[in-house]
Amino acid sequence: MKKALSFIAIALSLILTFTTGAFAASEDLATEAQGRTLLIEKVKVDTIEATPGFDNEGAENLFDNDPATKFCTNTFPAEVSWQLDGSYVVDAVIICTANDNAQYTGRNPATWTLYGSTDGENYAVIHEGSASDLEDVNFTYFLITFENSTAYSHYKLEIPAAEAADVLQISEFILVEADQAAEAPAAEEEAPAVEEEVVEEPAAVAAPATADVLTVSVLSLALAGVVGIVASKKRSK
Ligand SMILES: [Ca+2]
Repeated sequence: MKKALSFIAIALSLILTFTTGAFAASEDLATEAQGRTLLIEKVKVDTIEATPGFDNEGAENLFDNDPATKFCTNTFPAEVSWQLDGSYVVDAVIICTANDNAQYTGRNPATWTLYGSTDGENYAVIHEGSASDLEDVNFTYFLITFENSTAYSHYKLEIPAAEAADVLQISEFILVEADQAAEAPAAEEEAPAVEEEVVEEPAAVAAPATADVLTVSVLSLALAGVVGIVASKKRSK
């Protein structure tokens, strides 16, 4: 039973390792979030600065938790910076496509870079995304995961160009907080699997010990035989 559980734990961790990147998309945010902590409410709306968008299609629409509103622009590179109400470790984002990506294909980012900063001046690259992160579909959320363990309070999104159009559009850009508490038990579960293998090996080593006991027993019997013969000879004298 323990072996079965260990095997399942290892299989799951392998699956998680190899699926780092975009998960299957969903039109439902909760489904795509898979229980993760979303930082939508943490965005300080008055700190948003961005490349201008078309009428009523500014970058503030990325943070309003409404897929029906979008950031739409033909000015490149498109840049958006914003601040959260504190420092958070982010190891994923959820990007949502807009109302007519299926009709006007190629409007997703060709590439995109997420930066983090603790002071709003010095930014470090957190993740570089590509066109393959999204598809030409409407109102669809895409979860993109990556490695990061540094907490930042300021964030910046940079998009050099649209994938295959003169216009770029995204309806939501949601930062996802790293769930470090969930990662710790997974590492602990793997340990017993290694211990079990070690326990099995001494069984093979036990054979020589048995042989030694047999050798000692045979020698003891032989010795007893010799003593018996000597004793009987003495008696016969
Ligand atoms: Ca929106």
